[in-house]
Amino acid sequence: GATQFDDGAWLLRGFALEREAALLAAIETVAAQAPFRHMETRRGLRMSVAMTNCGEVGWVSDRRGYRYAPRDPLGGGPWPVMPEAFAALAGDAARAAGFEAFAPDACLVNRYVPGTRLSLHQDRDERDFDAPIVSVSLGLPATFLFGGLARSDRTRRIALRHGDVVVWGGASRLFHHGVLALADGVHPVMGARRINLTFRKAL
Ligand code: MD5
Ligand code: FE
Repeated sequence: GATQFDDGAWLLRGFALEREAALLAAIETVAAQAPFRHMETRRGLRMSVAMTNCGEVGWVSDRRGYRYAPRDPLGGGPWPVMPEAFAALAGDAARAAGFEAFAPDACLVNRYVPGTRLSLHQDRDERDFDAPIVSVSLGLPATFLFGGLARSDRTRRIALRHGDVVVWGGASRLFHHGVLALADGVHPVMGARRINLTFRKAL
């Protein structure tokens, strides 16, 4: 079932497990059209997470900053259409956490390999903070850092495993968060990587 661990934050352990095959196929389809790439920060640093997107807009970062863009800067075409298996999972997970009619228009796909980390940040490039963010963990386990509204707030650690889904709504929607460096390992289905699907209503 769904476990609430903060205001609006719900952990759905193993929620995506039974959809593993469909999700994997959909990830391959997206990545075939819009390959994973390491984006640059405004300061010119290469991000350690490799990313791609699907949906109406995709999250991009380059020397001009962060934004949602309707086109993939690699190739200049639109992002791949959000696979039905993605949209259905995001909607079902949000509903299980009490958020009706979540209709994401963007899915950022993050790929971690051992050593990859994501430093503490907030997700605030979206227009509507009332909509939750749904995140789906696949592959190697990760230690997720979950803080507060202020960057200096203490952080809690949450172990996220293959198939876990987290719904970040309410106050938690704007909490600081990050991912510790991924530990070495090989997942039986996903290999030596972690994939996180992050569904947002960006527009
Ligand atoms: C990840 N990705 O595991 C995470 C999952 C990102 C990102 O952080 O920005 O790509 S989304 C985690 C999240 C989203 C919104 C709020 C909170 C966490 N939170 O309040 O902790 O690759
Ligand atoms: Fe984030």
